[in-house]
Amino acid sequence: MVKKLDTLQGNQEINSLIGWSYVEGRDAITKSFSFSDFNAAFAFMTKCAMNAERINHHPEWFNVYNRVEVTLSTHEMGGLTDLDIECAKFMDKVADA
Ligand code: HBI
Repeated sequence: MVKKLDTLQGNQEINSLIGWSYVEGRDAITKSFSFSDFNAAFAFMTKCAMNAERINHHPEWFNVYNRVEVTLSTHEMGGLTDLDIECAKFMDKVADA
């Protein structure tokens, strides 16, 4: 079951994540990832894409060269859920490796 996070829970989760912040005017979180080159950025996106399919939770993202800007939100729940946080944590782990 997907759990929608209230403001307090959302804030606590965001504070425990590094580099993630709320999108202005939207119940969504965002982070900009930078890599050494396009290959590294695309490898990151490939890993995240496979995980997204596995958990049926897909990022909104934009890539140019070594940069990937990610936005996470759960449209069908109208806000932030534990799935967004799970996705964010996975991305942080994969980006670090
Ligand atoms: N991914 N991040 C995210 N948020 C959603 O609301 C979402 C998704 N992937 C699939 C999905 N919803 C679908 O269930 C439908 O929108 C078809």
